Amino acid sequence: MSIHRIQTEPIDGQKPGTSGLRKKTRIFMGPHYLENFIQAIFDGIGGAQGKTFVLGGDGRYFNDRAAQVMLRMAAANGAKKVIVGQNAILSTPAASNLIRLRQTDGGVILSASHNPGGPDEDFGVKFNTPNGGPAPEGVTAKIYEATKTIREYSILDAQDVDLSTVGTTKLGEMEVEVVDPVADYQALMEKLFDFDKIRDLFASGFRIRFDAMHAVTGPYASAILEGALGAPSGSVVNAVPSPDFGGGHPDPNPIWAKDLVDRMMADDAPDFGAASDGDGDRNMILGKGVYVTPSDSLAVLAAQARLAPAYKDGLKGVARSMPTSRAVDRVAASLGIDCYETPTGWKFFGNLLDAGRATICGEESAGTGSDHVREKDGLWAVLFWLNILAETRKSVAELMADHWRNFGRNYYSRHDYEAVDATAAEGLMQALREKLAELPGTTHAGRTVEAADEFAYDDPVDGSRSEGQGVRVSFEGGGRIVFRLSGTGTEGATLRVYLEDVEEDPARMDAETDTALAPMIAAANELAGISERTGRSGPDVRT
Ligand code: VG1
Ligand code: CO
Repeated sequence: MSIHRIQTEPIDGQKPGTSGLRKKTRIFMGPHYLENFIQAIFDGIGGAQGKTFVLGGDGRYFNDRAAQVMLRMAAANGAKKVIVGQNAILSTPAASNLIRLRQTDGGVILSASHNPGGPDEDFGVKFNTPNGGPAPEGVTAKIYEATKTIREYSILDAQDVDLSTVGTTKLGEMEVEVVDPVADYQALMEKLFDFDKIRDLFASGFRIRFDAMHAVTGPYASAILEGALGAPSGSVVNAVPSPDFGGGHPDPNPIWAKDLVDRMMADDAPDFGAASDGDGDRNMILGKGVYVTPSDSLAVLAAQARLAPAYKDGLKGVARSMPTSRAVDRVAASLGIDCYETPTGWKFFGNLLDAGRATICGEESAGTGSDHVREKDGLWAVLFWLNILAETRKSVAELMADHWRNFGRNYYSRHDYEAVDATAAEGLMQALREKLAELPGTTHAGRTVEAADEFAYDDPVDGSRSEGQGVRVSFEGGGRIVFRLSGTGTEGATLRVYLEDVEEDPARMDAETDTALAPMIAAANELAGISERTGRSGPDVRT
């Protein structure tokens, strides 16, 4: 086996976004594209010589080929060892756990998460640092710099490694250890939650429907929910990962997981419903007849955390991404703990978790997690909810009603305008920026602006500053609108408009979300001229 040093040229646009580098699969499959980026990761972190990495992916189209390329390049770059999930499969939280458990030098996760998969859809690569978390901006900037100066990459001339069998082999001088993707993750979950109590819950006839959306969580959910916890067989559906996720978007929201939502709203609905995304780091939570917004889920988990063994001594603090509703802020205030507001993307939670300032974190996009790993974790959220339900023996609807009565209700919705012309989207954001200073005191759809700014984040742990993280406009009485452009799309621009309003009167906590948010929706259009600038009469997706 010999090492080839292949001459190459920098390829434009290899800048990691909110979560790694995401492009059309065909772009990744093009000459040198994947190889350049993998070499840039190694170069950006000071080389791979003598290092140990974790490798896995969400099983999408090209996952298997890309894994073999990564292995050959790691071997050629002098890596000591790569720990790979069987068949190159690892959910993102399971990869984060392995990186930490084995004290490795980081890991490569092959995933475009909630983006659809297939030869004409999306692929992605992300690098996680030794703490198990997504590379922070300082590291992704170095990787991006390396993509701009690359002249050659190293790759071993070798046959594919057999990744179908658990065990250790060699690729050149490098060790390759193939591991069961579920075992270590399941062991961690058993430490965090009261499996006996949850088993009793299922034994009492409690019914769950978990939709794995043909993505990576299937094997995890089957082993844990049906295997270890005794949920009736058939509780986990769409459980076999498929390269194109059964032709759907593995995005757990009321649009892409409509089948689950419909079943949970039916008369014979199970007691609890949940879904996860492509790489297993997101979750959607439903009860019989009720959808729990991710922002509310975060607030409930924070409020009830002591019911789970892992958090019985209370939380050090909580953190949410800026566009996430401020429901959790109310819980933090009542618990007397800190609440941090970070930019979108899990990489911003890493320092707070490492420094012990926050225990639980969450995003409005259906990501919740804690200091047990350094990624958001879909199945963790589901088990956390089950633990709470097992302790309280209340229904999801009862828990939500109690929660709103105690803390007030933050009505919340996100409107996405997808594949919008990039120049038009930039123009909309720029026009908003230019009028921020004059907004306070003005009235829109009957509501008065209290404050308006463009969010910038000063990391309290390492002092780094991240600017341009979205425009936020808050109104008297607790309403708020946030505008930002997505950093995970692969076509044009996606404008995200985040709408929130607070209701403290218990008599008005049962409204339809769109009705409760009507003034905010109207104000958003007025402020940003969404229809005129994008040419769209309404959002493509409302979650
Ligand atoms: C989206 C979500 C963000 C999430 C990111 C990665 O980013 O809004 O909250 O962290 O996806 O999630 P953006 O830039 O498109 O808004 V995952 O599960 O797709 O890796
Ligand atoms: Co994901």
